[in-house]
Amino acid sequence: MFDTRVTKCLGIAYPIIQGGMAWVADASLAAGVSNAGGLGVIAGGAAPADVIRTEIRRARELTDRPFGLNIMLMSPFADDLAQLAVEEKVAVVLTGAGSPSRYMPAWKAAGILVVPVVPSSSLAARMERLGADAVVAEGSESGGHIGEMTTMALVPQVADAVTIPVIAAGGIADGRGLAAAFLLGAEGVQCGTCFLTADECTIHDTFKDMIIAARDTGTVVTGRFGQGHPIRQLKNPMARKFVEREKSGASEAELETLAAGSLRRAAREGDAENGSFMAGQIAGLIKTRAPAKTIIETMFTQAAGLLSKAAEIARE
Ligand code: TUI
Repeated sequence: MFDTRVTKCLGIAYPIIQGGMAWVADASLAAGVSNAGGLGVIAGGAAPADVIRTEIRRARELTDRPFGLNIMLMSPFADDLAQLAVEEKVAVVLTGAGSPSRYMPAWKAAGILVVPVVPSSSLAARMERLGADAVVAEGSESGGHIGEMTTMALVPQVADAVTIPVIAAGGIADGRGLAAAFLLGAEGVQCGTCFLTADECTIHDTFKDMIIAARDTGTVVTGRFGQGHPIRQLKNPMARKFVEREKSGASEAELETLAAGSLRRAAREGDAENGSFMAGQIAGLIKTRAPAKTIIETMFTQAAGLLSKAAEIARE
């Protein structure tokens, strides 16, 4: 059941990958997801290589299963992290916020599986030509840095543009979203928001409470006005202040100063006023805390039931 090219290629039980969330996705969460049968992922974020090396080694103590490293390509430490992946022989590298083309030859030579996160079918096709093993097609329902396309429109178009496996991301947090992703042509999913409330997720309790309290309209995209980067996050005083400053024509430098440290303030300090709580639109669906194993098993059990029901409808 749900055995696809994604489970086979990554050596995992369920075709679900945890999103590489900066300041959130540490060894604890990654090992929790991998031990539950998915692919846990450590986020490189904007952290220096020595910090991430420690997380990789810690994850190895917590699980003997494969896990991934997400490299955010706008990080000032992206070159170092690319090298670190080779040194530490990480099983899978996922990338975000740019094209990983210049690192691909070294990763492929090291036998690392490469899975770029892409916001468009043209970039997906480019990644396949460069030797990517799969792509994550990430819709704008996602939290954090997003593209223009919604998951519903993006996933089938990426599936038509490439022959490598497609993993759907953005707006998926239960069996309905998971089943829908498969019907759109995906062979796996990547989920971030639904793991924020996992027991193994070490973020501040305030962040978890804010996710559980969020409604469907509880997120906003900042960075859409200036030349900044569009970022989806929970509506809070920080997000509102950011949008106001943007609309009143604040300089790039001023906005950068405002945003500096805001991810750490959210995830680690639980500063509800001044933190940037990145989360996807599906936050409104998340109502409980649970172990990663329960989150994953509940999703797949529900999706299996729905897909059998759909098959019955098609026969009628
Ligand atoms: O990368 C993400 N999500 C992220 S990264 C992040 S940290 C951050 N902090 C401040 C500013 C910006 C980011 C928080 N969330 N998702 C994957 C993703 N990749 N979304 C969009 C893209 C993307 C965009 C352009 C991928 C490739 C790309 O290519 C442009 C090119 O070079 O052709």
